[in-house]
Amino acid sequence: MKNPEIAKIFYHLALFEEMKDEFFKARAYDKAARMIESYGREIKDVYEGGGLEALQEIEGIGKAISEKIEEILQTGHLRLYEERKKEFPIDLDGLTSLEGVGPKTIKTLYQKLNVSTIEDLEKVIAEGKLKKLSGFGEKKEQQIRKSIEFFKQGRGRFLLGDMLPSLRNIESRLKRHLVVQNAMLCGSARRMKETIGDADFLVASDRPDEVMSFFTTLPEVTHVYSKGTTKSNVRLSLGIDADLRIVGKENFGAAMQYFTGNKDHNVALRTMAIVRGWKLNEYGLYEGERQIAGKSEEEIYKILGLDYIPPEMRENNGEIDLAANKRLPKLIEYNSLKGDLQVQTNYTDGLNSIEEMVDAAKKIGLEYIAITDHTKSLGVARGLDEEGIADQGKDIDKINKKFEGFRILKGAEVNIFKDGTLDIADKTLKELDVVGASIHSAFDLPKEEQTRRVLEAIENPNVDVLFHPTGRLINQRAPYEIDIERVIQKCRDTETVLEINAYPNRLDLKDEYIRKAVQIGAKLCIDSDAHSTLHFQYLEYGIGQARRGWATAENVVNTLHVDRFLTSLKH
Ligand code: DGT
Ligand code: CA
Ligand code: CA
Ligand code: ZN
Repeated sequence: MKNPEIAKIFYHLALFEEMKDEFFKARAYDKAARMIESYGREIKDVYEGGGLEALQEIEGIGKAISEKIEEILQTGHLRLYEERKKEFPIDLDGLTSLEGVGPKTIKTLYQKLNVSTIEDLEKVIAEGKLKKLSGFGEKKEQQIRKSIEFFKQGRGRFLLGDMLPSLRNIESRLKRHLVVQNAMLCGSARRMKETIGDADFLVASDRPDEVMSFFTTLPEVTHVYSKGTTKSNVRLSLGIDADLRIVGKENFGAAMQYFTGNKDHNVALRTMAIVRGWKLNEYGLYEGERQIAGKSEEEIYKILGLDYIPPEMRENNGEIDLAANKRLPKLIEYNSLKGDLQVQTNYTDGLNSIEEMVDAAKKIGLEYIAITDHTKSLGVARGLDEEGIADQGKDIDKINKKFEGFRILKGAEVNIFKDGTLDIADKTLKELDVVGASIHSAFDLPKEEQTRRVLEAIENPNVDVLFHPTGRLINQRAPYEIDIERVIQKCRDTETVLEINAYPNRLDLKDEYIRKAVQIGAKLCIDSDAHSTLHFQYLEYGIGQARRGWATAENVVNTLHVDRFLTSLKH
């Protein structure tokens, strides 16, 4: 069993204990779940290498939990968990995915109204029963109604970051197959779209039968919808569907172009071909019967008179005109970041120490990180107060001496109160290298008020960066009502940096707002929002999003070396 599956059992146990009012146990299970979920190695390997003792060396895992892990690994399930599921037959995966529905709500809904699924919940709302419950009322009902709506909209689309590692793994196994000449993951995943509907694999081979058999019997395949000679469609254990198309080597470039899309971009290209008296399809560009391009993607663009358009830009949003006029922007490149400006540690709700975060950041090639733990008004994260920040600063001074060629910057993720003031005194903020300001409360203010709140915070000369500017959680929570254009404008005017938060369920700013920022010359940064050493990998999704927003390296301040970066911040 893999870490995410083990972690899920403990997350659910935590919820069950919460329902039984066993808060201490609930917290212990929750912590264990978080550790397991983001642990750098497979827990299974740890156990097989060193048994219970090795498990207990992991933070957050004591005797009782290690024994439960042992039982899971040896038998494939946990008796306690099975018992609890019988005791509380509730669709936890579904209900917990609703924003504003936490353990306490689930408990009340189940005990008072016998709600165990999202459908049940919709029913009690329709019958007017929910708002009559004590502690609920119109407002809460409205919020839950909105969450359900939002959940339904997102159904069927998967977060890129949840899917991409496994899909790339399949892509590389296809590539290595003996009769495969080339393989590529195309579609929205190649365009680095924040969510993807399905995965589109493309293979070049002159022995398609063998490739088809290999693909449809991959261990990840849980269902085969259709299996043809050049086309198959399957369901993967990740929950997502995957297409495979097989073409000849001489068609691979045309097929790549076609299956990368998007559809509107393709239609526009095909129209250009028709205007020239040609035909463009997934096999090539043809003049009559003669193929004039098709082996590579580049030659298709070239013969159509276009500069090569990076996949992230292919949305038919004006990129074709730019390419025709040789005016495409030079997009920021992957691996070009030198720093990360939002990193949490075990001083608050991060899982790792400052040193561990530095080691991980160095490994992926960064030269600096800003430690931006939460501040005091964020109770759930045990946020730091002024004194805590000062103490952490002293620790950072010491730790900085241990690392050569790497710089730990002092920072904070401060909360913006409703009136636009911050929860940390300016005197303290002035001493920090990087101050990020965030909204973590009162998400439902009216638009004008929410906008003024953020503008006020941006005006503060100590606020360097506006973190996750719209507050959305993809498939989970809509952005708060805010006049984002005014916010971007104000950031430009005050030289405040707008964050592109790379966390897979945030990707906030999103692509169209990044374009706005780029257009008017506002500064951007790309942050992982890491809460564990594994999260630095997310930076890639942030860069993908920046490229989708047409950003160049010059637009992104953390492509600069540390000294130039620091002088680029507002003073
Ligand atoms: P998704 O899966 O919803 O996230 O989005 P895509 O872009 O991956 O779309 P998908 O999987 O339906 O199709 C993959 C690509 O195939 C798409 O980006 C462009 C191409 N394609 C699909 N349908 C058509 C079509 O009717 N005409 C043209 N020209 N291309 C199409
Ligand atoms: Ca797709
Ligand atoms: Ca598809
Ligand atoms: Zn935050």
